[in-house]
Amino acid sequence: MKLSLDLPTFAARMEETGWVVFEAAVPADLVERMRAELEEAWDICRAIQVKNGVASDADRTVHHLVGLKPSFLEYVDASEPLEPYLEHYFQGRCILNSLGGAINTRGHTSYAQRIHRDIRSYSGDMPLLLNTLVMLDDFTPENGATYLMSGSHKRAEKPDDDAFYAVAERAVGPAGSILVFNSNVWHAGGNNTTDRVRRSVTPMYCKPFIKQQFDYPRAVGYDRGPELSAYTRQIVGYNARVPATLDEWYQPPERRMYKGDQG
Ligand SMILES: O=C(O)CCC(=O)C(=O)O
Repeated sequence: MKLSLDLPTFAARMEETGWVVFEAAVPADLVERMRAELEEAWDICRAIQVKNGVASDADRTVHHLVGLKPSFLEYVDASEPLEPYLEHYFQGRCILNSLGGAINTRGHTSYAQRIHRDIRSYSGDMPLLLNTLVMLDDFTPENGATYLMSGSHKRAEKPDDDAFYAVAERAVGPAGSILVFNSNVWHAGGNNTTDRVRRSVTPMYCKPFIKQQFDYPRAVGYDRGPELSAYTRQIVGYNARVPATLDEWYQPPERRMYKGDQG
């Protein structure tokens, strides 16, 4: 993975506008595998949504892809060059908070197309959560490139629709680009007015003391931790687990489930 912005540029833009796009960062063959597995994941998620009575006719949104299909863990692994950028943002370590995705099509809308932010409590200068979005297709104004209100990470209140759309900018880029934004930034997915799908996955990162939306280490398998790179082990959350027995709790520092360096 090759990142198109250096750390000082990233830091300045994240401070000023709250978002950046790393253009064409993800290798094309990995993007291709993620596209194919996103469709497979949709079939799996949909079957469970229907079984449990929570299926809606929204655009095809999928959830918790790490542990479900291999390319998404491969993405986490390949994204190690993001580490200094993540550490800069969080002023320390972080873990995966969630990794879902969407297949946006013409004529359908999903919850992500409302003006929103993904952190329910405005966190101001405290970096609790970071959004990223990997473009699996080219993102254009026509197929619904994400709208972002630059600088809105500095205000707690939600803008009304007119104020938002009057100034919102679009995150466009070729497939394989990664949009990164402060989770306090107000944003909205756009409408896809083309005949082709617009696919994305959305890895979100948080401080290690925040609860993950899904137990990713358990989904991948506790026994697989040692075979992962140190970076992937950290991001998946192996260093920030919750003990469930006293035997897991009473351990020397190197074997603890929540390690001492997680903040
Ligand atoms: O699909 C998009 O363009 C926006 C995604 C989004 O709003 C989100 O991940 O919170």
